[in-house]
Amino acid sequence: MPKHNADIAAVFEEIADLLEIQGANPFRIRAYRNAARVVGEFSQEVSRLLEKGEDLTELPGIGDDLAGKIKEIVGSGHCSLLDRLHTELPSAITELLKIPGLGPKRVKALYHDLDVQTLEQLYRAARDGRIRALPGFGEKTENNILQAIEVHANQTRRFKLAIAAQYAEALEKFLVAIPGVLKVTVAGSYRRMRETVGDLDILATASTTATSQVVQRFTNYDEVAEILSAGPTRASVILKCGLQVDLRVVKEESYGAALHYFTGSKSHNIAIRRMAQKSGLKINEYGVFRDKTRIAGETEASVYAAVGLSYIPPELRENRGEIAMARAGKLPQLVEQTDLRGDLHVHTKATDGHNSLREMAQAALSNGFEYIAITEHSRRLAFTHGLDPLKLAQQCDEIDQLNAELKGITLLKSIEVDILEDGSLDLPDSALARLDMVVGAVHSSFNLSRAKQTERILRAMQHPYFTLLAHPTGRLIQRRAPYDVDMLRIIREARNRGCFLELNAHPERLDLLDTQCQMAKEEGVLVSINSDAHSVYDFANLRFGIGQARRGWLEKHDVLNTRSLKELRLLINRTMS
Ligand code: DGT
Ligand code: CA
Ligand code: CA
Repeated sequence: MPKHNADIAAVFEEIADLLEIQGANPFRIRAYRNAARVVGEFSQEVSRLLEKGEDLTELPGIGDDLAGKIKEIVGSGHCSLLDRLHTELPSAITELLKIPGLGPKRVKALYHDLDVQTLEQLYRAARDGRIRALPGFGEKTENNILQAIEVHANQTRRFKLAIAAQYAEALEKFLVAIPGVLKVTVAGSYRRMRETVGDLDILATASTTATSQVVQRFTNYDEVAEILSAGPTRASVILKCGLQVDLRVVKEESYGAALHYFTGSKSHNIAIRRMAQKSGLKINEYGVFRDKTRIAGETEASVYAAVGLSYIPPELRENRGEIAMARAGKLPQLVEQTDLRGDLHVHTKATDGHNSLREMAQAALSNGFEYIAITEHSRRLAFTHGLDPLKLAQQCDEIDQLNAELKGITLLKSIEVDILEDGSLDLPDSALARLDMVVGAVHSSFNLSRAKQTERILRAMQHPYFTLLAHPTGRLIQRRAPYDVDMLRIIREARNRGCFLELNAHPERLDLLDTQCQMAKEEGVLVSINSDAHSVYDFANLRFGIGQARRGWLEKHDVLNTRSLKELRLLINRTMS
């Protein structure tokens, strides 16, 4: 069984973890960690060296014992020490090490003091507040653990909206093309534009004769890996990528009711059903009924009208006050993608983007934009080739030239300047003075305390040139939790200072969160929905930002980049003159 260096390294890493959880001799533990590193980073396959009969003890830190273990792993695919450790410690315990912030020491304490052996037990212990009492943990660590478990759980079960969209759109096309199919809609959390979706819920209508055909064609779809169930009008499958898809073919007269039911959210549905009951109506996925008589159901609007409500857009259906607003006729007029007049966060190949200034400008123009802000990284972000003052000045010259030449689009001179740990900006005022606006962002020191992180950002916003806070929470969906900040204070400071917050539409970010958009709106702070484009294709991601903004109740006038260039200049021009 050929074993790669990485496999061998993983065995040693796991041994070191388990030994550490057991409280073994630190030198022994270090020997295995060292071996994992040496083997993992070695430039040739160690198994090849063995084949050639070479002596592994020539490798740094590899003695007879470890050389023997490598031989054993390569020869048998097993390591008897690891097998033995697995009998001494519960096997699920190394799962705990996958939770960021939990190293072997903490896992050991959790196991010894609280008998926590599995992720479920860890979750319960954190939720019940038992972890904070352990020495070296505390309430903050407990909260971090709780959050990390949630992120971890999501990671294994849910799909990012943009990924789900690729499968959803392909399936929609496939289904619509089946003869006899009349309508197809992907409902569920996907239609509500949630940032991640658990599964896809597809509704279709078809002529009576075609219905069973539709289900059959669906289960034969190329991407299907497994059929969970299939009947005459419905089926559930799992695609090769692991995403579950439920299809239901319904009667036309019920389409609106079914669409409403399967769009959810569950909590919205329950609230609507209760309302209906109070006025003596019954509502389910087949329609709205008074006694046995159907009074609505063909369209969603008819369902809402039957219970005395105006139509509620899917993004609002989370039972967060939308029903009362619909009853009062005061639903927001949600922002739409066509409302955007520009994009205030765009990179080029001057740093880590792929296209030139001119190419980005042309792409923006064909996207119907009037302006874009060029916001390269600053020097601190060295791996992106972040700009220093000289390079920034050169880019400003190029932008001036291009603006003089191009018609219909204006490039704004800007920068995505790093907010350093103390809240100062990564470039001197002399470099920022020439810019039309300054976008600030946190790219480091994510683990500061809430107080420090908040102060850091407030201080950056107090800088006279600061215009817009990019990706305000720093989270990466399913990868990095938001850093801990007092967002309400940040939003209020933005209002006091005349600054703005970004809703970054990158599918991994979607940052501000929806509820924070609502908060910004309530506090009167405009949000800029930006692509963070690194190539000409990335403007297409704006639709996910729009979805998130709509979930955050934002209207056209709540969004900074729905303004014309002229209006925008007045808003961002607070101290630049
Ligand atoms: P997901 O898939 O976890 O991202 O979230 P959803 O919202 O798509 O949930 P899913 O797929 O379990 O169900 C789709 C919709 O069906 C859900 O949004 C509302 C509706 N639904 C599901 N179960 C119930 C229920 O027990 N009662 C009511 N009223 N509606 C339900
Ligand atoms: Ca779903
Ligand atoms: Ca479902």
